[in-house]
Amino acid sequence: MTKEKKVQSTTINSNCYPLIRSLNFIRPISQFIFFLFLSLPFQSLPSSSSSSSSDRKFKDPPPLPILPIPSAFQLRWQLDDMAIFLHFGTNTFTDSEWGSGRADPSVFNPTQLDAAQWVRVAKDSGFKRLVLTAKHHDGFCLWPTEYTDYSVRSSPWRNGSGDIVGELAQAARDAGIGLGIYLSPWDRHEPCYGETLDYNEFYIGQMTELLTKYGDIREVFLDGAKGENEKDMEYFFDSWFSLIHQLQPGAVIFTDAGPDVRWIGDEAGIAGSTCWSLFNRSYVTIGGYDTEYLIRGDPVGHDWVPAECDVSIRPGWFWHPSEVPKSASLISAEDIQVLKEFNELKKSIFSLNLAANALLTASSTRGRLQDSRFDPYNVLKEGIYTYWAPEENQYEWVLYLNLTKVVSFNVLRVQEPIHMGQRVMEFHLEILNANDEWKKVINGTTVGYQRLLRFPTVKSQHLRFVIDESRADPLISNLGIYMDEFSIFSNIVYNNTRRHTHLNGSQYLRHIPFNHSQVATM
Ligand code: FUL
Repeated sequence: MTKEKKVQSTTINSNCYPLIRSLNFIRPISQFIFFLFLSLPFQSLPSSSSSSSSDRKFKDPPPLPILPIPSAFQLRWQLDDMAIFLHFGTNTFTDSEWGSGRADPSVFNPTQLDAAQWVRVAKDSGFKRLVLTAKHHDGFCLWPTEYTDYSVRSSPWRNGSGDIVGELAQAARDAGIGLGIYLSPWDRHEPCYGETLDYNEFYIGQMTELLTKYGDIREVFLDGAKGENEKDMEYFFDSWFSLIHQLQPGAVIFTDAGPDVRWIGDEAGIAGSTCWSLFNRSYVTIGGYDTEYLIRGDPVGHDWVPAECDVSIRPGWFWHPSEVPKSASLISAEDIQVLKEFNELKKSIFSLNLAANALLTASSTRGRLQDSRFDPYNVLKEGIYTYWAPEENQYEWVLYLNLTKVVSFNVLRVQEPIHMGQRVMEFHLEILNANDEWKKVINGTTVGYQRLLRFPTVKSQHLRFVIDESRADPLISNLGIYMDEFSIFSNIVYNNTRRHTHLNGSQYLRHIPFNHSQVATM
């Protein structure tokens, strides 16, 4: 098979390499000096230390990262995997999605609010971060801001002395889970909305309160939504971004266009089948997005701006009494059940990597024998920091897996060590069928942090994972195959249009489990 290799300019990660190299030097040099010191009285120095022997002393360095690469905080955000998005406010009590901004603060009176329960539910369901609507479009603030009286301070809740952001921040800290805040730019209550300078000052004032009073903030979610025929105004995004990064250097900023994380372009939780974290921020204006560009990203983008998918487990984002009765003050039993089932479902599929005990070989491996850093077996280790690396200048990039027995599976999981840049452009998986022929099971384009592919169940003992095209020498940090007992559901998802699929964990589980006789014939 001929392969076209596309290699772009690369750079040395100046923070890491000199340190690793110097550490490698320390031991051999000190041994050498010690030896000389003892030997000098008895013998003269060898005329030169041969370069070939010194070559053998030192390890081959890792391959060059390929730009762009994520910042430390983008990496931390990515490794969180999933965040829970809490919508709470006057809308919860007035049965609205987009509150008018005219609801009386007296409607806001949760009687059994327990932020620790929110955190527990998030943690127990496998989420590593919570994002709270500190202010939604209606302008009501869940913390006692100094810049408006449209807040918890004017509500009967705790006689106006409560602070939901504060309670959640404390509970999140206690539980060791990350906190994000959503501060809607569009504000339907604030009288100065529409006065560009005044509102930008007001907004920055509120943002500063949120980013200075509540400890470590991991994500700032800036929602671009705005109704039609609303007052026009300019947001000073550059000032907002600079201030957010100054006050909370560890927070990633989400908007339609980054700077740190981009919206995927839908609210159905569905990413593009090609989805680059590479992106050109200058091609996109916030609010004037090109959905296709958000979905796919940009294989030649200069900025690292990964996509975040948001999806609700309910038809809308706020709780409504017509959906299921519940107390407005707590996460309802129904929602907890859905999250529990979602978590169980994930565990039932991903707790057993059917390739965990596979025998692995590769078309080539970087470095010398005995150097385990680039070994194919690294793909069976969890996490992105260990990886298989092929030798340079190869025309074939293949990982061979011998599962040692015939195994049925219908999910492939692949990860790239994205701290080294996103590389893979095209790949496919093959199995050796009963006639000893290699047959393609599935192919894909981008991998990035993590790619999950579902396909009709196949069975085989021998697999080969082939990278067909890559921006630079491909690096693979994780490879897994799994059995998803519920994959009949995938047909339902994919037959729907991508924008209107709203199925939650319970609906998923209620579908007829997968029939094992539906194994694809190869
Ligand atoms: C949208 C908003 O208009 C919705 O109400 C919700 O907050 C969602 C996450 O973002 O743009």
